[in-house]
Amino acid sequence: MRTDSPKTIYRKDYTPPSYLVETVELGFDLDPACTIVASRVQLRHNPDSKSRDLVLHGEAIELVALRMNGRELNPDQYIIDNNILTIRNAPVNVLLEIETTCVPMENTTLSGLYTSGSGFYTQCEAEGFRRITYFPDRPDVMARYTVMLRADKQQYPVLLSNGNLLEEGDLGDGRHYAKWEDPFKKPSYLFALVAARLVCQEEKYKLKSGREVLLQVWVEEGNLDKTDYAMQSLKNSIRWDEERWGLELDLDRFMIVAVSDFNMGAMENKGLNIFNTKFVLANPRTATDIDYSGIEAVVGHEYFHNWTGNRVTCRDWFQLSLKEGLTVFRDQEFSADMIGTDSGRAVTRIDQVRTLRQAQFPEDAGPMAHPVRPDSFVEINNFYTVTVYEKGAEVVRMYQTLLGREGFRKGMDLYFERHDGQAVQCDDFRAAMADANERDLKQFERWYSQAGTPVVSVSGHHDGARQVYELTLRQSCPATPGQRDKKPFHIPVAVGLLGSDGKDLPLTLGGKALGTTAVLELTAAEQTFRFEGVAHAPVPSILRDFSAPVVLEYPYSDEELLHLFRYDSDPVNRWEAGQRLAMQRLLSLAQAVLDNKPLQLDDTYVAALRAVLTDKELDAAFREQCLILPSETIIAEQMEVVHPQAIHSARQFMRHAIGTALRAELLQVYGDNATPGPYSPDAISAGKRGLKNVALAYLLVQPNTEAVKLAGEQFAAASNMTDRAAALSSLIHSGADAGKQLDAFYTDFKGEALVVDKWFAMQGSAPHTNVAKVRELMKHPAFTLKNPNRARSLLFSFCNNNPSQFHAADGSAYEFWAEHVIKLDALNPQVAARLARSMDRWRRYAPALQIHMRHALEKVAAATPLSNDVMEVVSKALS
Ligand code: 0A1
Ligand code: ZN
Repeated sequence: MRTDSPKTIYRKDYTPPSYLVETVELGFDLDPACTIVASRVQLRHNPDSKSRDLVLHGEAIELVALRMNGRELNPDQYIIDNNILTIRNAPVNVLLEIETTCVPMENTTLSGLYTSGSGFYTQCEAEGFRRITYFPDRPDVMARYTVMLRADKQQYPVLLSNGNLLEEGDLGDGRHYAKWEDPFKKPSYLFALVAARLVCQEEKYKLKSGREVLLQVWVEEGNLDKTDYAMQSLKNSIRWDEERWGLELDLDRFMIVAVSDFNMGAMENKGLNIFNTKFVLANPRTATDIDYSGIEAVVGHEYFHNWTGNRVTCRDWFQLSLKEGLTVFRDQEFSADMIGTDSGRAVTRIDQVRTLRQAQFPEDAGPMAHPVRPDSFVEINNFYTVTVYEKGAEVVRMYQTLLGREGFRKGMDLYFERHDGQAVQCDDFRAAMADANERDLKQFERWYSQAGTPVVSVSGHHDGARQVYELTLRQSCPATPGQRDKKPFHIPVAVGLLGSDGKDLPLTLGGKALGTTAVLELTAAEQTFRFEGVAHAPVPSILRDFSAPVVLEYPYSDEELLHLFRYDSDPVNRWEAGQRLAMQRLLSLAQAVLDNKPLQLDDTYVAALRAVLTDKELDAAFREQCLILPSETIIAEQMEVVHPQAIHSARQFMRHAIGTALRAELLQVYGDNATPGPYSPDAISAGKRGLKNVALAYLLVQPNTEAVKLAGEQFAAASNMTDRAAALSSLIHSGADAGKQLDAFYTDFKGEALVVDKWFAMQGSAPHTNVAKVRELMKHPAFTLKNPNRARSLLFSFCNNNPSQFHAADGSAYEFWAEHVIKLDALNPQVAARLARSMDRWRRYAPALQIHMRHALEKVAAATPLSNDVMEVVSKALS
């Protein structure tokens, strides 16, 4: 909670730590009501620092004793102010012995040491270690850790920490101990411990080098039937990191632990990854295809951090994207490689583009906009954002696009060669890429320093007489908070040209043959590229594979888009053409709703969709992507003034019109894409289920006897959660009476927390669920605000995924939002601050809504006490 007024921290103010830590010995006497932490820290003055003040962080802990070099320090020999303990003028070599206590069972923030169920868990990134003991809790202080855990043996039979188990045994009094040592030096944010009643699936795994390692997935009793996929994903990750990057697991033991109370997805603690159960537990009965692919991605992500994050870490938290952008890029590539086909890879790319448009572009255009490498923050936990993660991954991807796969690999190799064991900056990564390839990547730095989504406007000109086709590219970038004028970015724009037969033309630029896709490097505000030997006016396919995180403007005609939607050899741009066709229609329909005009959908568009839907040459997963219309949030971003109900009506009308016009084809596709036999989460089967279920949703935009029956049958007969949840969701979203199925679903799965989350989430996002219904659902015995997954399942679904109800004209849902941001804040500021972000784009809404929104924001801002986390979000929104 806030003690002083929130302080902004600036990147430019970085100074090196005054003391470095050599070794840390930690002793824990674990007790939920009072845990005693004894720490012995060997420090040495850092020659790079002029200061001799030894600075330690500490938060929400009691200091019991402090000794320096064997002598007890009296309170007048140190200062504790605002969670910082300073020993002025300390000697060069310091041995600190510190005893503190904390109360894990009262720690609802889930940062530091806390209890979940009947166990102890830690979360130290970004600044949680200081909630365990006094320490220089900053990522550029790396040290070797030895950890002794003591706890009641009956209640906490499993005692885990980072690295290798040195010894374990009984203490006589019903307690037992385990001693762990991590052979690698690490920053404090990678420390972890677990003490709980758990069981594990384990396996010995042989690395390519022949070395054997022990892999373990730890879960609560009763969940061992849900660990196979996480274990398989871990093995695949290890193999992939060896094969694609030459990176080997450096430990003899690698553990994953699942915990049901967790703020984020998972955490890459050295050798002891702690995961939200959502990204570990899966079997066909309880998990959907999306859950399976989430598990693969997150297991990969945390494992890949071992090199990109742990071996090479961040100098300071402004550099967060150094590890996160790079590791997201790596997990994206991993997931794509696991599918293995070009079209499968394209489907993963389409998903990434969707996420950018759904969440990152709005962030980049809103009050919380920040560069990939921020210049300032109040609360670092607010900067685990889609910009740092997903846009950061796009920035890494652009290196690969510019340098080629081989050049990028050379850059990675040099990065590890130079920086293994160090805490470094984004600039060091860029330098490695540039030096390994002898390229000047100076201008590329702007991707790290400038916020906002660049706009690239393109115009084409064909000169038949000279057989030349010219593309002129102009770039600009909107102002963002604190950054009015932007300088041009270095943007890779992948381009192809389609002939009238739909085939790619061979490309020649300046006499050089470039194949059928050329990567144009846009570095100036305006540049013209002249393709030679182009006899007839082509249709340009621009930004292939979404080669840069920008908004592309090109005055495409319907005919040109239909041509691309039919023929583009680049699947991402083929999909994109379909999205553009849909968006144009959605925007006119929304306008027609506002103008009270009749709504109509043209046959041309429907015919184009029919062609894709029924094209059996295309993967089911790709056809599914093409059928999904831009979301209400993405449509809203295209409107000058946002009218959520008009958008909802327009999109529902269009879905209904498509469902009606293509009824026969949808039924056919539904029947053709059954996946009989035992469930498998592989991409082909998942794609079929995806297509089948999107077809069902189109048939059931509104309740009708035939489709309700179909969904009811699917629900009753489903042999896996993907089909069962899709059927139920279609029913609820259509507004059909699904009371019976909802009850049955709850009864069948009430013992499965992750499935109960789905039950709440489906209802929270259904367009018929208003705020009164949400309040009623919150009274359900299974609802609690204390568990982040549960809170997210209902509140976040409603506030973020149910725009037509969240933006109810009377402002009642905004009031509900304010009330719950405040309530959550008292428990868990990180989760509260995420919910607070739902109001980011309030200034874009119709004036009548804005009045209510401002009122709700002001209500939150005026609440006391209020965390820095929430304060930062709402004050930026209001400023
Ligand atoms: N480094 C983790 C994300 C993470 C960040 C903060 C957390 O607690 C406040 C937990 C996890 C990752 O990228 O997976
Ligand atoms: Zn990460």
